Amino acid sequence: MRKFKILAGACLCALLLTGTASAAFPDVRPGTWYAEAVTEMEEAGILHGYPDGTFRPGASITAAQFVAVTARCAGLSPVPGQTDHWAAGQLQAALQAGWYDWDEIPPTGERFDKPISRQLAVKILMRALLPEVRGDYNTESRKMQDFSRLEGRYYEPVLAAYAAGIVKGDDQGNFNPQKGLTRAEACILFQKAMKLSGAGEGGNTPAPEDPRPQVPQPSETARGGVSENGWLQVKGTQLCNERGEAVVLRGMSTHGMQWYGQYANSRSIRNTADWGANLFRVAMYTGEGGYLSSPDSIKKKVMDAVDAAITSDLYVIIDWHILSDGNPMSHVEEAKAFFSEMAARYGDSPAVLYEICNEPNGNVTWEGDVKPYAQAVIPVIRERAPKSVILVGSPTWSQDIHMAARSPLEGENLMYTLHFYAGTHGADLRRRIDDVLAAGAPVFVSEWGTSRADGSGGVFLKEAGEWLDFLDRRGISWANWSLCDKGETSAALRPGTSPNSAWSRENLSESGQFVFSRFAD
Ligand code: DCB
Repeated sequence: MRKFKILAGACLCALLLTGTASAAFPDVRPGTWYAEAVTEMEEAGILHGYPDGTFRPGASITAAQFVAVTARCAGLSPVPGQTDHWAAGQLQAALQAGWYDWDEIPPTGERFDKPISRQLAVKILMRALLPEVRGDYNTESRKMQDFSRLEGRYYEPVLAAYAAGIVKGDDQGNFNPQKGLTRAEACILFQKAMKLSGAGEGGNTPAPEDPRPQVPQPSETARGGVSENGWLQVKGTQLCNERGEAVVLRGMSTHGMQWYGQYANSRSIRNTADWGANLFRVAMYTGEGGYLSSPDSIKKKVMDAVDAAITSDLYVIIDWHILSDGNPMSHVEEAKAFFSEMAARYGDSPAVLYEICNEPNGNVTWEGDVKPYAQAVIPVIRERAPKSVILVGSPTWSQDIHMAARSPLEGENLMYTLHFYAGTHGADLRRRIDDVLAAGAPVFVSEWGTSRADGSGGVFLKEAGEWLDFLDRRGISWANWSLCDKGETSAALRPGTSPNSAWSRENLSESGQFVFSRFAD
């Protein structure tokens, strides 16, 4: 982010140095409210017109145009895209930088040339150029007559943009979150954000990373395996051992059992325990050729892995790993049958935790899909595993824990999973954890990676370190993605590592060395 700022600053200098040559576009009349901004941005090489020489100030700006211009403002270089659209590279880079989520502008391109909504445009702009700016909920939301029409995932950036004076409402005080914006309006936004980000050096004090007073944090946490800690229980927001002492679990998640099941054998699990882990997560993909395609063989692999983890004195998570099947409701009956069987088998084992939906994503909501799913599956588990810990995901790949906290589930020993990738997610998501803990909802990081959210890029060890320190201070447990030797940066093992012998440091990837060193830290 610091790099962006410097580049944005450099662009701003270029803007200021280029003076006041007349507007290059015949359809941008001097003296209009946007003429100066268009000229500045055009001369800085940030904004282009159409091949016919026009600028079309009154036309709606498309998603591709908006992201491409923002990328130029922020100095973000394109990476290979998935389509041959002119802006595919910038859009891919922006997606990977975490400026927006996959469902908002799918990389497959169907929305690239559609008008971008004002709420999404503001989110992208704020994340790209002014990521540290915040707006106070009460003060800023009052400025918007139509605040109730703003979708929850846009609260933070839109409130920040109001606070920074980047957006103002229309004559009626409406923000019109779902409406498009014209190219002229967009130009004003770019100009304002660039000025603030260039001049913002040292001006905006970043929000403190230390826990707020009301965020519960344990003074001491117990380590060790199942034999030392026994049955887990959730007290307040804290995971505790059988004696009621705060406990922290740390370990590895497998990759997909259908692809890298060999690293969920007893030797690999024992290796992981020998390096200091007290947790193992068995990621059973449901789609992607996983459980739903071959239930019997995959289930057997899962049970073998769970048994091996128990033998190694590890706590173990059975993860119903939904991913391409984004709505957990689409296979709720299969999930009930599966968990009923697992609970019957493991219900009297203190080692086993049940994670009922890895990462809901796409067009799903907490209230309409994930919560009802949890309300259907949890009782089935409870019949046979009355006191086991159950982990529940949330929309946006288990990032929307605030939605769950606002409308929590009834019942004991339930925790909400938060997933992060150090190259994509940062202070914003950490702040969300604090808000959720302060609201009294327990959080478990059942999956995180040192890479970007697509499993590769980086490795982002500095960012990962900030994350783990943050989790340590709050006594939050975690499992790292993933124990495999795939050629992606999140993989903990070097390619070709044998699942059947002990692992030295040389067998671990850059990510693996970092993660394994933090198990017993
Ligand atoms: C999660 C998934 C996990 C996925 C990792 C990394 O997805 F739970 O299954 O793992 O995070 O993306 C990746 C593997 C790849 C594999 C791919 C498809 O590392 O080797 O090819 O799954 O099976 C996330 C998490 C966050 C976000 C998006 C995804 N996000 N996602 O914030 O945008 O779309 O997979």
